[in-house]
Amino acid sequence: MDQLSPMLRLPEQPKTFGFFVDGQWRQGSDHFERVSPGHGVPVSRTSRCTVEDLNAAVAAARAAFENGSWSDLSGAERAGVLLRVAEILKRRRDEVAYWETLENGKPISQALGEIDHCIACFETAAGAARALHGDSFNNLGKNLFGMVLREPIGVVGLITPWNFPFLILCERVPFILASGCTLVVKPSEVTSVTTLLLAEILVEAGLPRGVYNVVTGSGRTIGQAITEHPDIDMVSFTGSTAVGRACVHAAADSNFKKLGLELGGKNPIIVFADADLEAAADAAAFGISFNTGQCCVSSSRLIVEAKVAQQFEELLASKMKKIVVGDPLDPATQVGAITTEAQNRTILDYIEKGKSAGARVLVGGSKMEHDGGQYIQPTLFTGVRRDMEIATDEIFGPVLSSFSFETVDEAVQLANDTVYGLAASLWTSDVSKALSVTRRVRAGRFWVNTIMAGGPEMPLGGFKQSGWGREAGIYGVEEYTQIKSVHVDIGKRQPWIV
Ligand code: TXE
Repeated sequence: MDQLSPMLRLPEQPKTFGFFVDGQWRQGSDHFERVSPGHGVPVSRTSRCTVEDLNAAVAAARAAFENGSWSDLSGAERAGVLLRVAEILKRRRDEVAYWETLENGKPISQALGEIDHCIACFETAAGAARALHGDSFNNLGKNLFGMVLREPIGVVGLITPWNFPFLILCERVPFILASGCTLVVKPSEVTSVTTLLLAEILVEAGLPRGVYNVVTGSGRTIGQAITEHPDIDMVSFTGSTAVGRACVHAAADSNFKKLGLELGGKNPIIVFADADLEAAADAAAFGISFNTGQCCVSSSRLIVEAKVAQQFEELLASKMKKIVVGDPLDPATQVGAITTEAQNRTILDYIEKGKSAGARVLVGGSKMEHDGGQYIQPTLFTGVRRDMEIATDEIFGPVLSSFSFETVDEAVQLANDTVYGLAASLWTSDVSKALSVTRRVRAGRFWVNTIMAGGPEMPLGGFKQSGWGREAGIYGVEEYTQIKSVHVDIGKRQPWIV
């Protein structure tokens, strides 16, 4: 942290960034100005690109894909570039974390931890680039031999949100590059800087021109145009379920591009009476407060066994009261600012809806005034009915709703009582119960006696309306390939015409 201390200050004036197409920096004629949500002061200016800018980026990505400067390289050569990125990121770790904190409002200590995870993503993808392979079939009869080739899908459009701008980027970009694809990336218009910094890093690591392009702009113009673009082969989208649905329509109405979708969640944390309740309460407090609950895998529904429910809620409330909320640039801060004004309003509205529907606030329940930024106290609601909006909707904020259950069946039913299926956490000391509940709850990521654990080796993605496909690890690389079945006749042809 010593190295970082000169950076724990706000910039004197907002820094202007261009956008990146075909290995070159360009300037937009119009800009977005980003105000730090933790401090209320302008910190960055990024280009408001046009659809023409996007078309130029897609053309560059297509040309780079077709000329084979990246897609024809061996896995070992691609791995070399990805490992160099990891080394450069280690050097630029503090700077990237600083910009992430300024634009997003997350605590600097958390941002630094996320960059470490991003470094691991590049290292893992380097390994995956070398491990990627197809298959063969030697059981097709004496005269026929079968091979299954994995080929890169082509040009990928990547649309990312504002909650983890660099982490979500790095859970995808290295794996997409490992597959041999080229990219056009559109970050959220409020948190674009670190996606642009990655362009500088990739150039220094030796990525050929045109392989990684960044077009900054609004979702409605640039995002929508990516999903409709006839020359983009696949789109990976992370964001709201509503926009995910629009992506599906746009893909169907254009070129049937493949989609990877990581959408909303309303994730359960199930606590049985036989669990280590201290540890489970600590995890529940972390699970709803991490990244101010603006996290698709936040555990936002507490499902606790009735005989310990009151005791557990009291324990949890006492822990939540101690969470340090405040200036994201302060290394001691645990929970920072809410990233956008719109999200701040949405969360506060849900808190009011919960109160007026009759749920009771055990801790939190209001905004906090601090340094000109927007902050909300981690909040716990008890007495929540299953039909209340705070029970069903993804709030995307530090608001936890508590439910209780009597039987294992009831716990499973409550956990599955959502249109989403992104993640779940389960706490018990009974291994049989843990495994049987894990099998019955429909979620793409599962944590037993832990929460939000894991590394980039493990795939991520959702069941039900939480999305399609998987990112990260070898699964993430395979997602960006398509399969070709090759049949080779190794005998003499049986004539058809005699
Ligand atoms: O997301 P959007 P918003 C959820 C969360 C949050 C809600 C709204 O519940 O409260 O979504 O957030 C781009 N075509 N999540 O409005 O709009 C946009 O520019 C193509 C969960 O910010 O979905 C940005 O780059 N792209 C989520 C990205 O989509 C479009 C993370 C996400 O923004 C577009 C974020 C369009 N028509 C929000 N419109 C998660 N799964 O982690 C916008 N975009």
